[in-house]
Amino acid sequence: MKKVPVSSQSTPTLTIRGVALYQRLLDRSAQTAMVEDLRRVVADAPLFRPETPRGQAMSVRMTSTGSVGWVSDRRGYRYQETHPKGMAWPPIPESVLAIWDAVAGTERQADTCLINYYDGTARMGMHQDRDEADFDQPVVSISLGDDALFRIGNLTRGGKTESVWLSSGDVLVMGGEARLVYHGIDRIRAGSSDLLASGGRINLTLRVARA
Ligand code: MD6
Ligand code: FE
Repeated sequence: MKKVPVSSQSTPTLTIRGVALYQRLLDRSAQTAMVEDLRRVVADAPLFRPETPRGQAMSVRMTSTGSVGWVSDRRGYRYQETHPKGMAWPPIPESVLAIWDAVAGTERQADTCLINYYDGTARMGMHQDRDEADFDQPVVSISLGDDALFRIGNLTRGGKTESVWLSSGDVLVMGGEARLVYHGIDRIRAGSSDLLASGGRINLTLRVARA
C-alpha cells in the first residue's frame, strides 16, 4: 500500500454551508493506487447491500475498513467490530489514511472508513451522520469514479438545499458547524469517469466512530 502524495494543501477550493470541498485533491495516479487498495479490501470484506431498520434494501452496496464498521439492518444503524459475514474488517489502507491526515485537522486518527459503491442508478436519501460518539470529529469523504450530485441541506430535515457535483478525486470535509447537516446523493452521472473498469462510483467516508 503506497502513501498517496497529496499536498498538505489545506485550502478548500469551495465551501458550501460550512462543508469544505477540495476538488481534485487526488490526481489520477493517486486515484488508481487507491482503487487498487480498495480491490484488496473488497476481496477480504465483500460489498453487501444493507437494509434500513424498516426493511428497505439500500441501493448502495457497502463494506468497511478499520477497527469498527458501519452496518444497518432490522436492528438499526450502528458500528460493529465485524462484517455481517463474521470476519474482522480489513485495516484502513495507508493511501486513505493519508487523506485524513491532510485535511481532517484533528489530532485523532480515523478508526473507520465506510466504502459505498454506487452503480448508475443508486442514490442516497437525505440523512445526518450521527452514529459516531464525538461530533467534534469531522467526517472526511473521498469520491472516486463517476460524478455524483451531492445535496446539502440544513441542521434539521427540510428547507432549502444547495447541490454540487462531486468528481473523481474530490475530497469533502464535514466538520464544525457543518458536522450534522443533512446531505444526500440525488444521482450518479453514469459513464462520466473511466476510473473504474465496470463503471460506477465509490465514496469513502472516514470517521472517528468510537469515543
Ligand atoms: C456520498 N456521502 O458521497 C455520500 N456523509 O456518496 C455521505 O453520506 C457523507 O460525503 C458525511 C460526510 C461526507 C459525506
Ligand atoms: Fe453521510
